[in-house]
Amino acid sequence: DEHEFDYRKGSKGPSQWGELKKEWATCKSGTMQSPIDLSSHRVRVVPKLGELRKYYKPQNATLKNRGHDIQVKWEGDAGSININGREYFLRQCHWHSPSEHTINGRRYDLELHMVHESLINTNGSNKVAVVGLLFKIGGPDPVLNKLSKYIKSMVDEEAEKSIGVIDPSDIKLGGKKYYRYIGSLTVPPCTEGVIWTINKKIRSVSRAQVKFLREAVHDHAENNARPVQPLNRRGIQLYGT
Ligand code: GRE
Ligand code: ZN
Repeated sequence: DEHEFDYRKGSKGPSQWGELKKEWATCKSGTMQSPIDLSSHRVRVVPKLGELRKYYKPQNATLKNRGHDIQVKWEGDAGSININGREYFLRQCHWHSPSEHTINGRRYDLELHMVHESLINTNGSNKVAVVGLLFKIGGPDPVLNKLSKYIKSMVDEEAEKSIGVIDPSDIKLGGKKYYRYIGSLTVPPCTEGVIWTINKKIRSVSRAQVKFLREAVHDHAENNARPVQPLNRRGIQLYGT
């Protein structure tokens, strides 16, 4: 089909991403790729990281079926987070199932990525900051509840739909503990220098919600999680114990 990459075992799958396009070579040659296993053996507690500072605000958004995932894209200023004194503005969020990051080898049922971008030009490095939230099957997630009627109406069509004002503060991170490491985009072009913040607290999502997210994307029941990548020389920091 027309999709440039997928998550299957075949010729467009994760092991081939780096070969599919010149611009995607980092997917294969990179040494700081995401996702990773957040192994407690590699975690160092770093109190001076401090709590994640969030300054989100409600803003108009559109829902977009990107084929490999469902994305909420904010149309204007939806606020920011502050990392190391730098502001990263919220651009979009999207879901992967099952989770891309694992914790001590355990894979969860869903992972939400909130993608933020700095306006400061630093030749790419540290321009993107992603906050990841892991979910396991349980009670329904309130934000997905609110989006369900739109997502269900988007099955297979790669269209954009206006969904009105979405308040990113409604996405409750739940708990102040988080993992921090430097990695990459988990989709081609797998660009490195991404600041990752993965919330330690696992949230819940209903089976039905994971199902409608999967059914809306082109592979249906197929997963959209990239396999974990080698940690190599990197460390993983943890705020809160
Ligand atoms: C994306 O799909 O757009 C994306 C990012 C950053 C990290 C992971 C990811 O922009 O899937
Ligand atoms: Zn993602």
